[in-house]
Amino acid sequence: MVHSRSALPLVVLSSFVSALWASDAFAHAELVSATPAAKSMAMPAPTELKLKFSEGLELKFTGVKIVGPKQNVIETGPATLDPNDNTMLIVPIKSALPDGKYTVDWHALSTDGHKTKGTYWFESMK
Ligand SMILES: [Cu+2]
Repeated sequence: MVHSRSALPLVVLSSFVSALWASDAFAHAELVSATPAAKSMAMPAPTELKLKFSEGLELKFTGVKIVGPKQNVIETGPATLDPNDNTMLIVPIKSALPDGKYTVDWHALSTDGHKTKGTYWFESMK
């Protein structure tokens, strides 16, 4: 019977690396879901956006830029966190959205100090 001496360290190393990867991924605020949902058609036009993240957020360094169908930046009110859920960002939209496609560029700082960002789109119809 042949006993391998090299197999064990390799297994230990790979589980260590995957544990590192997992803790890193969990520690970052990634977008979990949004209202209106990414790639969806919102009808009637939304008056606010809700973005649900995987981690608690630092409001001061978290926000969105909404770009409209004519590449215009949509005016938003001050973003807030849901008072009962610091992973939920709420962004009021100041005026009625014309029909069309909207891009949401978001950036977030999680409570552990990591920055993330991303983008998604939705369509709106009155
Ligand atoms: Cu993190």
